[in-house]
Amino acid sequence: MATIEELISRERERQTHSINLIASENFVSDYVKNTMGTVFTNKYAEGYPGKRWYGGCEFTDQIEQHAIDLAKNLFKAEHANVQPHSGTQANLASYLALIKPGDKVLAFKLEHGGHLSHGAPFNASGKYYKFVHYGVSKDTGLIDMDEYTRLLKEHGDIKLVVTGASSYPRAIDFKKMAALAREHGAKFMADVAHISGLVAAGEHQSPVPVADTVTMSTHKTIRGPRGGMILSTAAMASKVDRGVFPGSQGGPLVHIIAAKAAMLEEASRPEFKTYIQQVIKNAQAMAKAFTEINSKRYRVLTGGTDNHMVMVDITGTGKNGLEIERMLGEQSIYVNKNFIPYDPLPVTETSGIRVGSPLVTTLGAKEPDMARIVQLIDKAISGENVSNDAHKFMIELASR
Ligand code: DSN
Repeated sequence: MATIEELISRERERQTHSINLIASENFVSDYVKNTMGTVFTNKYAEGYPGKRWYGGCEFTDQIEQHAIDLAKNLFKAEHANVQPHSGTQANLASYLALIKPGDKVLAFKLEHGGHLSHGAPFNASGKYYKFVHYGVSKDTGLIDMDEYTRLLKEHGDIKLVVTGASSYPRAIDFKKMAALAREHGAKFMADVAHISGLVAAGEHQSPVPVADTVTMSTHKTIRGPRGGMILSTAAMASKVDRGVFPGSQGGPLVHIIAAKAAMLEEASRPEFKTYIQQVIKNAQAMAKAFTEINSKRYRVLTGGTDNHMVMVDITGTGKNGLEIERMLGEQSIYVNKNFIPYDPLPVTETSGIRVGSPLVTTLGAKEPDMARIVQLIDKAISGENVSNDAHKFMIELASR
């Protein structure tokens, strides 16, 4: 059995030498990473700044308040809670704040790109609330606004609408969706886990002005520690706080809150906007490269992307998503198999892959690099061995 140190070292090696296109992963800065590994991990701090159940919280209060202020300022939100341990925890706390068990909720279908915490039957959300789901149109691959409106009307008793997605490559019109939800007497929640960095940088419409709550994870495009966060209106503030603690969590992870503050400082700088703009350009370059290489082998869903990910139907390769994920993984290129809307294959196989640009963009990749990566993917899928080229590419990227 390898020692912990050896495993860390092997994982570091794996991360350094592989081309990682998993759309929900990123590399944090040393500032964020080092802030996680600090003495704040030793502190218990149930409660909130100024209202704790333990003594010795004077510095904890300051760090948490700093994170709250930065989050409010960056997202122009009236309230922020930085304690959720993850995006799913943030969603659970948000449900506790907004609705009662048994209430009806309208959310985006998991099989069309939604998230398990948006009412999947095997998740707590699906067990405690009655979810109905909207999806995408078969023709366009875009959110089916007719179905969305019809469900709101037909049910008449939807208490909450949940928007946001894990595998949807296009912009979401939160303003329009919120207006329709309000018209039908429903509250409005946006889960921006994937696009939080884009929203923070002003490169995607922000749901903050129109939503009761906005939830997110903090480790994807916004490049922070693994964790979650909730923004809300002032009116929802105390309900949100109670939904997190004591509603669904005990003591906060103060070292992670400190790292969220570090992340928020970084995301407030002009360089972060430049980074996110490049993330989008790089995802668009990948979409173009897949189409140009062979649009029959790689059918880019919706014809492109507005954000950091490209969804590709790989049926034309004669392989399923699982086979492609494995083939590429063996050659140090990481993608994930992904359900595509109306997928005929089971979730364990899938007809699609999801590829994202956030991590390689953090490492300095630009549009021509993305085209090169797509060529490597195509060669690997055609049976060529490209692991040396993938390693070489990563070494070259690191040395720029
Ligand atoms: N949000 C998921 C992903 O996109 O990878 C994980 O829950």
